[in-house]
Amino acid sequence: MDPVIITAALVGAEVTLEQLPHLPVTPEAIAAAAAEAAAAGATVVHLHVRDSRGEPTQDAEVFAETVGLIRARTDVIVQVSTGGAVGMTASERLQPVTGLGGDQLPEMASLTTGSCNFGDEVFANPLPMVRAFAQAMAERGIKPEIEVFDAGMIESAVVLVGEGLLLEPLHFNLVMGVPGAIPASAKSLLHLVESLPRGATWTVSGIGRGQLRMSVLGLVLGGHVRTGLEDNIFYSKGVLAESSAQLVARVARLAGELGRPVATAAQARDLLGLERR
Ligand code: KMH
Ligand code: ZN
Repeated sequence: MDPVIITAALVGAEVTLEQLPHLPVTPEAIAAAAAEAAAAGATVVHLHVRDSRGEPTQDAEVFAETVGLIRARTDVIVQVSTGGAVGMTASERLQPVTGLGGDQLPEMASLTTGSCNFGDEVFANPLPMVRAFAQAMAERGIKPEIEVFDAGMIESAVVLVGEGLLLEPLHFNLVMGVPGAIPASAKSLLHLVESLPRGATWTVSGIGRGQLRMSVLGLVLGGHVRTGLEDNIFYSKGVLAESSAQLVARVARLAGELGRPVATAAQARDLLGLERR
């Protein structure tokens, strides 16, 4: 089986400092968390940033500073979030794509191809907005990671391929267990994997308590795995995770037990069709 790419989702937009006082929120702390996660086996970091109060922001300057600090420490693949936080405007969300260049240009960006409930809220991604995001990524040579919170989002990605806005092979992240979206179950994962277009690569993010079993299923099925504090703040029932690196290290250990070598950064870039750096 192919080596496994482990993605570390370091911060997110929903976890609060009240829930997790050691959540990294400054550019320096996020870069340190990225380096620690890379040392534990992560080859991609899914990146959100926070403002000086610790609140989610899509501000390009904060992203640029954070990407610069990450790249000074590690050659991990940087994937900026265009999901941001629920309720942000489209132009606000797109800033880490439109506002970064030169040494800070990200290699990847997340792209959610449909809308879904998100707890009591709605994560709104109307197709015209998704097209504009895909176009902005294509113009800059940024590879999208298609975030799938529900099955129909795969079909919408295929529509965008037909329109020439997404280039195959596609790379998907199957996000499972957000309240109101697809549950973190084996049956749902098999359905999603069987629905992917031929040649696609995929990773799975189990959200909250479903994370560990979804990670193991992803490893067994030949997929890749995302973990980190954005997706799950607990190491085990009632025990807070110390860091994203701690969660990454567990996935790396499980991968070894299951016969999946952990991808190097060069292997991850090859598997994702990115240029070697
Ligand atoms: N924070 C969620 C509303 C992404 O980064 O692209 C969306 C999210 C997905 O985290
Ligand atoms: Zn995210």
